[in-house]
Amino acid sequence: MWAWRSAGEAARLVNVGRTKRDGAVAGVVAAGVAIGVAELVAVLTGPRTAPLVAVGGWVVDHVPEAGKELAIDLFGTYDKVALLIGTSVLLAAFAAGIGVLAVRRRYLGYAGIALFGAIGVGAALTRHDVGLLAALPSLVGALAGAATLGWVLGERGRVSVDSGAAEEEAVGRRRFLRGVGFAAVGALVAGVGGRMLSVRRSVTAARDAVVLPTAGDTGAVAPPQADLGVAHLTPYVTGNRSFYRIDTAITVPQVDPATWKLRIHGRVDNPMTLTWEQLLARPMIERYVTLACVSNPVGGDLIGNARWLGVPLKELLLEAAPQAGADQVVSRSVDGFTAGSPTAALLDGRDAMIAVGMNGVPLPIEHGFPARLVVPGLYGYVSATKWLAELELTSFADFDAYWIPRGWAREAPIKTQSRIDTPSAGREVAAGTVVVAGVAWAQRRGISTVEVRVNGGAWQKATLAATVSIDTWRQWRWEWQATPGRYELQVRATDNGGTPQVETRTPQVPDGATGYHTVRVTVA
Ligand SMILES: Nc1nc2c(c(=O)[nH]1)N[C@H]1C(S)=C(S)[C@@H](COP(=O)(O)O)O[C@H]1N2
Ligand SMILES: [Mo]
Repeated sequence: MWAWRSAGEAARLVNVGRTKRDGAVAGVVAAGVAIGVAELVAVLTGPRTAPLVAVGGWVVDHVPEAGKELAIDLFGTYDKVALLIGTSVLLAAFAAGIGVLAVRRRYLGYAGIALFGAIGVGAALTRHDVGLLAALPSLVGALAGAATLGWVLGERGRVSVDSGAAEEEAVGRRRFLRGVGFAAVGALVAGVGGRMLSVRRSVTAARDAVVLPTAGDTGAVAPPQADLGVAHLTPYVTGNRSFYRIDTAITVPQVDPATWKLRIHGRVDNPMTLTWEQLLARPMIERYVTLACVSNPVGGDLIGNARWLGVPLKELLLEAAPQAGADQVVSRSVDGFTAGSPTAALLDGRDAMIAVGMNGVPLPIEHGFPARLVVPGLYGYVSATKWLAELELTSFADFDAYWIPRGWAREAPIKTQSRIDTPSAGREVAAGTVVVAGVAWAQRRGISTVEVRVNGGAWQKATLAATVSIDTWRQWRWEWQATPGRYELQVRATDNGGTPQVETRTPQVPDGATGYHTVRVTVA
């Protein structure tokens, strides 16, 4: 604790010494103010430029595959929430350290904040399609954080000459706590306010206002027999809310149809640009297509079946007139994600489309509103670009899309697979008739047979549900006369070409997992 007298003054200026704990607290509230103010500024510059989101986005783009898989294994679809929380906890820890340093040497505190500001600025500037203004949230946030640190730590109190040391201490402490309280409330108001304003700028209202055209060609409607009605069996059509979601976006891109444009360019004779109105004015098709993620482990649930409404891609591409050698169509989203599909696959007559509707409603924002690609038979990372902004004709030799340098295959047709949904692994079931059921898929080829075996015994044919096309999964069921004991159930599917699914277990990288889904159950 230190203090000084100034001659001729009736009161003396007292600065109560700050402990390390005070420093840590000051550091954390300063960081809070920095982040909160940055959120507020990001309302103007876009949510992807807010420091936590920008740094998180940079991490997503740069962590090695193993780290990402671990995150998905640990947190599933909440991997990005976990990333944001992890980043915040780390930031708080560093901020506390900076605050402790700042007690003795204020300049170290400022230097630490400047360093974090620079990291935020750097990360924001690497985001796709952002201008120099992307630096603003971190810059203004860092200034606010530095001011807060100086103000909270540097509180000086004027107390009367007569007051004793204990009283000085108490006055100083009250001022410090008041400063911390003010700063914390300010951080909260700025942060929450910023977030709320950002949400108000979402495109929910624009989506609600969309009136989807009806398809001229609706294709077959799923008959009731597509669902076997077995308890715990995945429904034939996946609801939009339960549809899996995979993307690299930390904040869901908000794309207003009023300003949306699709550019078709690159190696084409007729480059073109379509507005939302022009897209909706084109003839539409409606099709059930089962989308699958290459990261889906055997038995996993990164797969879903929806009825998509959209504009056939083939005619659009033919109008643009791809040049010879343009063997890859790169689809690019507003946030810079890219997928590369073989041009031949998009022109071979399958129902590749620019989808605008999902199960009868406009695309949900997190599934790509206002427009995305859906290509039957190709894993999502090489075809299903959400928040679609451009299609660029190029060659596989000239361009690698997002996941390719990260170790995934250039071409990735969906592999034949099957899954046991019930009984679920580890379950105990009663002896007698046990219904074993699940789904099987081989998009573009279709499923001809599904078989089940118990403890490695003979394969037994399952009953298949009806389906509308070769591009969706099929439900199957098999009745098992089970006697008490412990069992291993396995399933395998065969496509319409007579090729059974691959038995050898391989991991998801580089082009999709193979192996039989195996479930252990106890019959009691
Ligand atoms: N813009 C964008 N589109 C994307 C992705 C992405 O990261 N960003 N991920 C792809 C992957 S890997 C898959 S499996 C599908 C998943 O689509 P869904 O989230 O609608 O299920 O979207 C694809 N489209
Ligand atoms: Mo994926």
